[in-house]
Amino acid sequence: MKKRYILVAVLIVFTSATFLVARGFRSPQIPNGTLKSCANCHVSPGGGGVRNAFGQEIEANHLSTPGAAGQVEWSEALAQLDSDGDGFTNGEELQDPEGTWRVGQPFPGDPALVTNPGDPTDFPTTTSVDRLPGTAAGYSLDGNYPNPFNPSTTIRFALPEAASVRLEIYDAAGSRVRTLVDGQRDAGLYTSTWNGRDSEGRLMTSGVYFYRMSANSFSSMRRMVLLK
Ligand SMILES: [Ca+2]
Ligand SMILES: [Ca+2]
Repeated sequence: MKKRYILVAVLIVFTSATFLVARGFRSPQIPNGTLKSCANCHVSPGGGGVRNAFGQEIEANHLSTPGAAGQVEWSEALAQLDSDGDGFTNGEELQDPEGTWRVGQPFPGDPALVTNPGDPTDFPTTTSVDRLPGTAAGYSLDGNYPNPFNPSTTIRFALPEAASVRLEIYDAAGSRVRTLVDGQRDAGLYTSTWNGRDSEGRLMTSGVYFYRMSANSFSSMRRMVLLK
């Protein structure tokens, strides 16, 4: 009798281990997938058990073959969905908004900005700010491009010296809807992209918006139009 129990116990351990190993190969099949690992697709961070909304979407529609052996097929279509309903697409959360990354390529974007596409409480709160080559002759806040825009637009600014910078978006009523930059930056030329969403991830409606930058004693505000 005892032997039989031991055999059953061994079998259970073996099959659970196989289960975890079988799914473990999937996290590198989505962009930056190894950062959140099993938690991208499972409610339990350790993996296994119940799948979250992103995991369910993959299991239903984005496997090379149904079942445990299926490989995840990351695609433009999967990148454009917002599986967990937090206002950011799977691609935006995984730093590949267009869904063009493929297995074997280096992970795209900035790993520090990756959020979980299956967890609605985890979404981007910071915006990427890119440093451009070249030096700044003076402070400036340039016209955004494109303008009018839908859904996103890029704002360029210049700092002739290191400064504490704030770049904020306001609606036509003067309410702040989003902070794009808030912190110390070195001298240089920068761009920051606004995705047309407020700090809660909600898409803004068509209309006039303002972006205001302050850096040390410099301050400037410009107008832009979101047109859907
Ligand atoms: Ca999302
Ligand atoms: Ca999320």
